Amino acid sequence: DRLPELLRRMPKAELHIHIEGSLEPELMFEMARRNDVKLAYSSVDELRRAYDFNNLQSFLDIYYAGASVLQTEQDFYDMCWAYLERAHADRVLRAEIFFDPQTHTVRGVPMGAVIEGLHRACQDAQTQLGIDAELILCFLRHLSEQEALDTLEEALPWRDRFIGVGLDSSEVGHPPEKFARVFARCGELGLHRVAHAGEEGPPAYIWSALDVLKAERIDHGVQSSKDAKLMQRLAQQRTALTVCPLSNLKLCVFPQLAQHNIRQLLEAGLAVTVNSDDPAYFGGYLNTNFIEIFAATGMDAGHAYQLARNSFEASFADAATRQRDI
Ligand code: ES4
Ligand code: ZN
Repeated sequence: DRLPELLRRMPKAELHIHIEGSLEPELMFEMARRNDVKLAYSSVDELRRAYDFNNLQSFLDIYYAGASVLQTEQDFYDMCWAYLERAHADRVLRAEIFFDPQTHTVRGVPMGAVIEGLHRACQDAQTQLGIDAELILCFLRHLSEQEALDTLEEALPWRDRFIGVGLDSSEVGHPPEKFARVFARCGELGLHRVAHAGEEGPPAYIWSALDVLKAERIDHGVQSSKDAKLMQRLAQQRTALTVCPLSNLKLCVFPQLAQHNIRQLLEAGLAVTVNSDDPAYFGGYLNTNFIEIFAATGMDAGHAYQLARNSFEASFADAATRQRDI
């Protein structure tokens, strides 16, 4: 069977990757040592054994604890560079990378250290790997809208270092409309807008991400299959869903990969893409996500071509770059 080889070698864009979720335990321990930060686990193996989640919140608790080792601009550079080298090996030509500034600024890390470290890695990826990498600033939805507005203000000196904004963290109980004003402001600033919706939350959150936040893509969006009207709209508008199969498996959104609805969504005409979300925590980078979801759902080379094409069409790269990559 040559399908895994096709999946590995086909060019692709990654549109849903949290850079803090790419921090591998080995690098986390190295940063803890050099920054003199205490971790709750005494070894890489013990930490990896704690990566056993039942839902989104059980993951987020460990993910935010892990991010506490990130302190200096060099730490952000090293983490992002490690991801970009790994993405290059998976034939990623374009990466739109989420980062969570509030996770760091609350600990006293300067906004400039976060953004300049990540940005420098993206620049080096362009010159040394030929990857086109851009940043998307995410607001934490378990915090207030005022805190999101303050974070946006604090990031504006680096406005040209990120292409858009997103919304992530604990979904249920924090609907998109909580962030209506900050997303409107981002629209005025010419920033692209995306939002996590319908990962664990209801289809209503996808409707409000589209109608209130004006989200151009929906991150996850797998709960849209519960709402036929919403499916029709997503298909008709070709609003991309950035689906993350191994994430959904590890966070128990689906009990098994064979039960994942990605194939149904794709065959219903939705602009589905495959992504890795938090690859250091969920057991695989982009190609592993492709290979495992194809094996579990019986998708074929035709599906592969469509998913790769969708990833470039849904990206925020300029039209010429998208055309070249397709
Ligand atoms: C996340 Cl899987 C997921 N969902 C929501 N927010 C997140 N932040 C990092 N990973
Ligand atoms: Zn995510």
